[in-house]
Amino acid sequence: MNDNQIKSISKFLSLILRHSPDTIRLQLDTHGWADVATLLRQCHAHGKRFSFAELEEVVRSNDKQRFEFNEDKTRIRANQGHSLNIETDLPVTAPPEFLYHGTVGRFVGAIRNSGLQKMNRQHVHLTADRHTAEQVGGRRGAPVVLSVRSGDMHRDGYTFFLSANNVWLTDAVPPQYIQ
Ligand code: HQG
Repeated sequence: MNDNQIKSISKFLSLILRHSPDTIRLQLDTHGWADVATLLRQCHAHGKRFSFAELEEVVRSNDKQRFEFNEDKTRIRANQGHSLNIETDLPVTAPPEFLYHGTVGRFVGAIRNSGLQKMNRQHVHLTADRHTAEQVGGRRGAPVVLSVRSGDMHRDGYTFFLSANNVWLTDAVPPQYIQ
């Protein structure tokens, strides 16, 4: 497959595994797993035809490792980014002293007032490196990178999860922890 084909399947997988499996009449379990054989069949039935080997290539080559298989590759899920209400089975993990969030200037006033909110997703997404945060913010315009005092949050009892692709997730970041 060429890069465009891979990207197109990856975007489609993000849509169905994070937001709307109903689009192809697919069911996810409580932890977000889909049956691979059913996924391939339902994608095909909805005009997106690709093989198991091609699915493996999409998962393997994904720049952000957005998807994971279970051990015997009979199931697949998105590692993070859900808007669907998925029960988190990710490890609760102590964060580093600082984490970063990439956004854009037009949201900063609201974020300073009400903190970082999960908006349409299940968690606020944070990253341990500034460069990634710049890229995340850059999806929406000139990026603004906010530093989060995650160590202090942790000591104050807030919970952080680390996804398999190294995205830090938490429920919300109150404004006093943002600098
Ligand atoms: C903003 C991508 C106003 C927040 C990325 C963001 C990430 C507020 C937007 C993942 C706010 C939500 C998630 C408040 C937060 N008032 N705006 N109180 N609190 N916001 O897409 O972090 O490439 O849901 O700054 O790499 O941008 O898809 O979150 O701009 O990991 O794999 O509201 O999505 O991953 O937007 O991105 P999103 P995000 P993928």
